[in-house]
Amino acid sequence: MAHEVKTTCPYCGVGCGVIARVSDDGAVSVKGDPEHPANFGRLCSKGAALAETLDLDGRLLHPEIGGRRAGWDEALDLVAEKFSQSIAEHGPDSVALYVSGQLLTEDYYLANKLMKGFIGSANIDTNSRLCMSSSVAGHRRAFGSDTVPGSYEDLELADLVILTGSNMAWCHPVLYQRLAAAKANRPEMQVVVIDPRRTMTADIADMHLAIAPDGDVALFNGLLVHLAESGAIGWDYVSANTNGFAEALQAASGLDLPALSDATGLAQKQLREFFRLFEATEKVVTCYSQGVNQSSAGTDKVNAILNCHLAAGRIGRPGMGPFSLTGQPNAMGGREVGGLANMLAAHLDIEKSVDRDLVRRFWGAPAVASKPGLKAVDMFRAVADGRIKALWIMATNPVVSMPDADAVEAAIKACPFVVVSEMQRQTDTARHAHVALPSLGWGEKDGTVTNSERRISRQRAFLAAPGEARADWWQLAEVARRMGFQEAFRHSSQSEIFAEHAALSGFENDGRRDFDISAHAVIETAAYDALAPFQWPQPKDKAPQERRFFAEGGFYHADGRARFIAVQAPQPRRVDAAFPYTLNTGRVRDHWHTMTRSGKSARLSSHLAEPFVEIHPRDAQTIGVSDADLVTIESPLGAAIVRALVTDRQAEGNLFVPMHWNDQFASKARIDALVAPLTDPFSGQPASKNVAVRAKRFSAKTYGFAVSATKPEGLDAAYWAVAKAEGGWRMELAQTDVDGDWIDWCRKAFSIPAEIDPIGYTDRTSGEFRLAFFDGERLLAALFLSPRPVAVARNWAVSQLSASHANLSKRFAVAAGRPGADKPDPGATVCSCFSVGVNQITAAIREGCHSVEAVGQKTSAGTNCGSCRSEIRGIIHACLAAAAE
Ligand SMILES: Nc1nc2c(c(=O)[nH]1)N[C@H]1C(S)=C(S)[C@@H](COP(=O)(O)OP(=O)(O)OC[C@H]3O[C@@H](n4cnc5c(=O)[nH]c(N)nc54)[C@H](O)[C@@H]3O)O[C@H]1N2
Ligand SMILES: Nc1nc2c(c(=O)[nH]1)N[C@H]1C(S)=C(S)[C@@H](COP(=O)(O)OP(=O)(O)OC[C@H]3O[C@@H](n4cnc5c(=O)[nH]c(N)nc54)[C@H](O)[C@@H]3O)O[C@H]1N2
Ligand code: SF4
Ligand SMILES: [Mo]
Repeated sequence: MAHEVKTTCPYCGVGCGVIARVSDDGAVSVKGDPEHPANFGRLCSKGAALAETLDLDGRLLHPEIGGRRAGWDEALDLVAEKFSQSIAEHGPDSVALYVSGQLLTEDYYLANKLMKGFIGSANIDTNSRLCMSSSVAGHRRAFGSDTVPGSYEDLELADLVILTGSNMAWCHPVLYQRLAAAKANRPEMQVVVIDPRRTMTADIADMHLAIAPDGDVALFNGLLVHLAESGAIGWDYVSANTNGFAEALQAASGLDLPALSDATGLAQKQLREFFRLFEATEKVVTCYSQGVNQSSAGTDKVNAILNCHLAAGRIGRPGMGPFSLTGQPNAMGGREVGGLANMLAAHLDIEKSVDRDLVRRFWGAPAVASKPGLKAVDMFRAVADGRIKALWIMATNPVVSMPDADAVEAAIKACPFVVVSEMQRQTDTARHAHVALPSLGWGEKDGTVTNSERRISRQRAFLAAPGEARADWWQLAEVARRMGFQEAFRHSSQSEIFAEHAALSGFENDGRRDFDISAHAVIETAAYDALAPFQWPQPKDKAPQERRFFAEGGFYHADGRARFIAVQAPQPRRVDAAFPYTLNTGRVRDHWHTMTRSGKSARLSSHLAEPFVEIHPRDAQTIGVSDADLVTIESPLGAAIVRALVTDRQAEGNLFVPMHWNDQFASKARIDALVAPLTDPFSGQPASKNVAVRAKRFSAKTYGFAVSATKPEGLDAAYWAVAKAEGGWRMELAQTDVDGDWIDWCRKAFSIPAEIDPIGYTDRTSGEFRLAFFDGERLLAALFLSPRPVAVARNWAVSQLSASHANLSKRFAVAAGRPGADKPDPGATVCSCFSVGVNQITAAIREGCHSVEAVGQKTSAGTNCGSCRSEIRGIIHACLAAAAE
């Protein structure tokens, strides 16, 4: 029967409420939940495309041992036996769990309980190490706890919003839309974007500060000094609630304005304007994300920001405060259960014996870990050198996402026993599993997640478990029981686990710890199922109340005061003449991490269908690269081949490559293979945004573009990148030689039956060559080759997979690569909701649509999720500027 279920989006930390509708025939559609306080009904392009990622294509549906299908009992027995054996022979630190901010709180809680309370080692770390750990370390240094003080509403109430190291328009799109709407209502509100690149986020900015890589500590130190000199210190707040101001100011005072300008790469005038704006605006929120966290000075960057807010006393009041934007849907939940190797459950401290003792008594645990475990980078080093002999990876894909990814892959391959709990059968990591355990995914799993503003929401199942897939928490409990911990892992439902987690948060708490949701400590299954989104804290016996932290002090250091942290700007990385460029890595609008889910959606894949490097025009000229050429990027650790995207949004000397592409989607684009495993000394977070590399033109002799109705297999090409497309697949290709039997090549790659002959087309003067294979009226595959980057209209070619080719001339048009006049090429997709291309948008602009709204009325672009509105505005500006020249 048709029904609707309220759940939460499984992508970013905004944590939008989603209503999933399952119709009579089982088809699923999604829309934003108008009542959810994170999004009030909005969804971004990824959220809106969720239904397209639910198919079972490529899913792992049964447990496997050594690649063969196995039963659950056999697989779980083996995992328990191998872990127990390793612990017995080599001690508890010889095993490890590597988990993820995409687990539900209930999964995460059990993983941490098993490792830290029962196995007796803290060798559990999470991909949050690569994501939020500098924020955690910075918060704990300053506040004595890992507390995000504010709420989303503060962004709307502020008069100045600073976004530093955050591409919010693409990475937290619904929050960005809330900010953009607030600014449209109150145009006097100021937005400052601090990012070496001029991203789409800068589109609504009054000021874009193109900071030098890792210039943030210098910038915020400069701000602190300016606040002191201009009389903007909130002395009442500072003296009543903090320690260490003088030392922090002293440490910050090293650089005068010219030196600051050098350290930040910003003009003195820009610095003065930014400082004055902050000084003069009481209601200021500073949001930060990976441009701050993913740095060898990440923790210091966080504290440099917190210092300024504490000094001005602008924290915890409406429209004021520092705001760490969490990446994953449950990054915050993971912090609450102590998923990091140096934390304990419920925001307790693994390094304090009273805290360890509290957890030991609460769990009735035999062997609470006595010291912090290995952080991700060190953990994989320990796997590499054989200290860790059994490893369980859950809901993360480290062969793609860890720095020095090739070394991580080699370590996993060499590890005597590797378990991977996954949704997908074939990922770059899962291919090396000894035991693969099929997990439930979004729509199938049930539990809770916490978003960036401390709001706990339910993810609810609306689909039956496919095949034999089971919840991650169930897998953990089953293995724990088989290892002899029956009593402590007797849970039979996620609500029991949630209740235990809530009870622990209130256990002997008395307001000593920020994280307290003990109001839910005895929650029944029915109430858990009906649980409405709520913000923590929610202690028992107190009326629910949404609150901010720290307006009146009340920090979690023993003396109740916050600490200013004396931080100094790091020395700039020494330029190595052999590796002269700075590689910056991050995200694109429509892909999620390693693409195991967003890569299933044709709409999402069409926005940017290929791995690319953003490069400044002058750098492109230096290395002899034009737009659409291929580029080889190398570091001392590895190499990647990607498409050149020449743009002055990128600063000179810097390159940007997305983190998403991997061996399933491209020949050589796992960018983390180039990233050195350098980490922040406090948080252990890798510096993924500042990597020394060199770049050169990849000299291809032949370029290709192809579409195929079937998924291409075993592509034999020097460069390839595939993407899901409407009706099949599309791919970019390049070869370093000219000759080859392309007909045979197509037959192999696209599984073309021998009896089907191609239609061919060769242009001797241009050297272009095309092939198309038809099965009756249906196009099976078409290949377009050229000595130069192929100029065929991509979306038009893709549309031919779904078109009928009844008459011969249409088939020849495909082989010729020419859209007919009746079917103009829409151009590269801008709006993925309505599949509107750049050519359609420029046509509308030529017809007089000079605002985003007018383009929307004409083409529908930007009128659904709104994620592309910044790009549309950019296209309008570019067209109007070109017309004015
Ligand atoms: N579309 C999409 N959205 C996502 C995700 C996704 O995969 N796709 N992933 C989610 C996750 S887990 C996370 S952690 C978040 C990340 O969200 P963001 O942190 O916003 O995303 P990134 O692209 O990693 O990096 C942000 C910006 O930091 C800039 N930057 C680089 N170096 C510096 C520097 O030294 N200083 C400053 N100030 N800026 C710098 C980069 O140029 C980049 O534009 O996104 C979440 N949302
Ligand atoms: N160079 C560079 N590297 C980076 C970053 C960067 O900006 N630059 N960003 C870093 C950051 S912030 C992050 S968060 C990481 C993300 O990196 P990863 O965590 O490696 O990326 P995902 O693709 O999200 O991996 C999640 C995996 O779990 C599977 N999965 C999904 N749902 C479930 C589930 O419910 N259960 C189980 N068992 N499996 C599931 C998915 O199929 C997928 O394979 O990458 C980090 N690496
Ligand atoms: S902003 Fe987009 S990706 Fe993030 S939670 Fe909302 S709908 Fe999902
Ligand atoms: Mo992240």
